[in-house]
This record gives sequence, structure tokens and C-alpha cells, in this order.
Amino acid sequence: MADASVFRKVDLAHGDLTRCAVDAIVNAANESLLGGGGVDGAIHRAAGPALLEACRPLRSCEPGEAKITPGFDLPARFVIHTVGPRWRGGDAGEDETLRSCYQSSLHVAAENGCRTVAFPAISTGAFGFPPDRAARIALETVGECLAQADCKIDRITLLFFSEEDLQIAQTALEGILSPR
Ligand code: AR6
Repeated sequence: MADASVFRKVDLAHGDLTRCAVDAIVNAANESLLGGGGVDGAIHRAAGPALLEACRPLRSCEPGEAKITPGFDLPARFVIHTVGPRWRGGDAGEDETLRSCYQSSLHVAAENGCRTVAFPAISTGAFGFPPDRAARIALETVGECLAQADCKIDRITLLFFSEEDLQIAQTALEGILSPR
């Protein structure tokens, strides 16, 4: 587990990802990368139609992988599109795929010179992943990435759309920082 001090570089917040002025926001997309509902729909609406045109040549994205486009009309410079797992009860590799979404997104971010990255709660909407389990995986994975000696990311925001989901994540962080 990552040293607790790495979490000084992690912000847990409540808000709308499309308003985040960071180097890259992460989109919880589907395999087609051609848009959808939830945060994906909101990102495409706020970025403008050029985002869809930039996604077409990427063709598709496997669950756990990540691909990058410009942010177009968004305040964020880039959008990193990742595809979370669909919840199937927890024994179908969902945790590993979700972990891979965070790892792949941060890898792509660093490759493109991003220092600040904001994530939504991947898979916890339409894909049905339990929010407490997802928050713990998100925190552990970004903590491990930030703890690597060669990590070039300065700040990671985990952005929750509801106060309730933010509270769940704060409780998950307390559990990681002071395990019983
Ligand atoms: N800012 C931040 N978080 C948001 C926003 C927003 N503007 N809008 C929604 N959320 P979801 P998934 C939260 O369903 O579960 C799409 O149709 C939301 O409350 O967006 O990975 C894609 O095309 C929830 O906590 O993504 C895929 O088909 C979280 O974002 C599918 O949904 C994720 O919910 C992906 O499902």
C-alpha cells in the first residue's frame, strides 16, 4: 500500500467534471467511444462536436484501456477516454479492470505531459459498480501510481457528482489511512 503522504496530492471533491480546469479529465466511456449518457454525454456536450470527430479514428477502446483526445471547448486541455467494467456481481474481474482504468489513464496522462488529472467515479453509474468498493479501488490505485518514484503527476482529483458519493469516498480514504 502507498505511504499515506501520497494522499496529499489527491483531492476528493464534489462537482461537475466538465467544469474542471485541469490538464486532463477522464471520461467514463463505452467501448464505441462515440458518446453515451452520464458523464460521457456531459463531456461530449460541453466539448462540442469536434470531440466526436476526434473519437471516430480511435475506433474503439477495450475495458481497462485508455485513449486521449484534445478537450476542444472544455476547460481541460485533454480528455482521456477509458472504459470501466460493467458490474456482474464482483467475481468477473471487475476490480482488476477498474484498477486498470485508473492505471492506464494516468499512464496516458503522463505520456502527454499532463500534471493535473481529474477522474469521475468510473463505472458507478450506468455500469452499476458499488460506489464504496469503487472508491477504495480508485484511491488505492491512484495512491500506488503517485508513490512511484518516476511519477510525473502533481495532483489527482477524484470528483463525485453527489455529496453522498463524496462522503462514501471520504469514508473509504479514512479506512485506507487508519485500517482497523
Ligand atoms: N461530472 C462528474 N461526474 C458525473 C457527471 C458529471 N458531469 N455526470 C455523471 N457523473 P456514468 P459508468 C457521475 O453512468 O457507470 C455512459 O452512457 C455519475 O453520477 O457516467 O462508467 C457511457 O457511454 C456516476 O457517479 O458512467 C457508458 O455507456 C459516475 O459519473 C456508460 O455510461 C459514472 O457514471 C458508462 O457507465
